Amino acid sequence: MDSINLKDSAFLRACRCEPVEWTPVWFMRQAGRSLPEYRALRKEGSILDAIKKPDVSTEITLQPIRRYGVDAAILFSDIVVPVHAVGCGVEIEPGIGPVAADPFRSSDDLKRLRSLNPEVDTPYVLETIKGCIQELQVPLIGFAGAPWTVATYMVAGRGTTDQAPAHSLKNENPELFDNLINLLVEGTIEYLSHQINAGAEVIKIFDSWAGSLKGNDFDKYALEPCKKIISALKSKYPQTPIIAFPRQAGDRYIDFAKQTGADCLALDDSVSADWIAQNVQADGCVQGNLASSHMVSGGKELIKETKKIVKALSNGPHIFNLGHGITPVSYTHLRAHETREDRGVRGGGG
Ligand code: 1CP
Repeated sequence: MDSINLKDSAFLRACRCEPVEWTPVWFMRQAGRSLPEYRALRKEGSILDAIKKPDVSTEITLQPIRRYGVDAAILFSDIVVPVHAVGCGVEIEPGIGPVAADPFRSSDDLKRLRSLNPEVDTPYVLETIKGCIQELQVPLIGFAGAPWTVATYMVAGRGTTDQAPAHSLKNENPELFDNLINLLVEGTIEYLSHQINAGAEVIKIFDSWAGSLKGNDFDKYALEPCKKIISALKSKYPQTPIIAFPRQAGDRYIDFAKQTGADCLALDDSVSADWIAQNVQADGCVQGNLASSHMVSGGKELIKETKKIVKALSNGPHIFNLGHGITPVSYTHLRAHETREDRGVRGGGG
């Protein structure tokens, strides 16, 4: 299919705070485990194998567009792909998520982290983007994990509920931790620049664990790194909208919207849509924020909550989405035998 001009799409117009004919919608984690066609294609094995095959990743990216008719596609990949690619030993284990046999703990580990060259280290990601934009008639969102969130997996060697290992390292060895964050900032700028060059029309930065940072730590490890990444990208690609998602930032969402230069702020469901309208929407587009649990329970409450959010945010730029990702099993195919963990009860992401 010929690539089409998407700059007047509802999604990109909303990102630019221009009037739209309808509220654009997409779902975090729309490509993945909740779709039977994804499970049929992926079967067993590590998600990284699928990510490294551009034909497979392209197909997975397109699946939710065909099924739901959403207003944007998100690249099928994962936030740990670049650090996996530069040899720091992070893998993604089926049923678990990111796992590092040899976590990042000392200055020796800094030496293992060579600078990311996306053309050499992650050519499959760039090829997937090129394949997707050939097919898509809606914008493609490229993405990366924010430095803090990626660091939490590298340091702990796995997903944690409280990110304690990363907090300990930053407190006990701030110099080493700062070096790690700075390396991740540089790598992320390089990685996202290549995604834009390959054709991604929008960029999203996932700081899924930003909410565990408080006070000055929030400024230093969530706000400042994102600001640096956004300002570097904006100097090269002023027209490419950037969505930032400092999940569970609470009041600090306000500073993120005002200070980072993001065009759009994605918010989780720990803040109400009314609060968002009052405190954040004046500073740009907002994205969110239906609780994912409604996708599991469905019914009248799902419709009621959706309408409530759309109404509360109808006086400014808004992209409808969930507060976090679709749980692995959405309400259409929830089965009684599936475990709490299968349903993503632990939270996290992916
Ligand atoms: O539609 C999409 O969004 C699919 C593409 C995608 C994205 C944007 C995947 C595929 N992962 C991500 C981002 C991601 N990965 C985040 C940020 C967003 C969020 O908070 O949800 C995070 C924190 C991860 C880390 C990760 N990868 C986890 C969470 C672990 C924990 O801490 O509990 C998991 C389980 C993964 C694996 C993964 N990534 C993606 C999928 C579909 C899966 C499941 C594994 C599989 O299908 O084999």
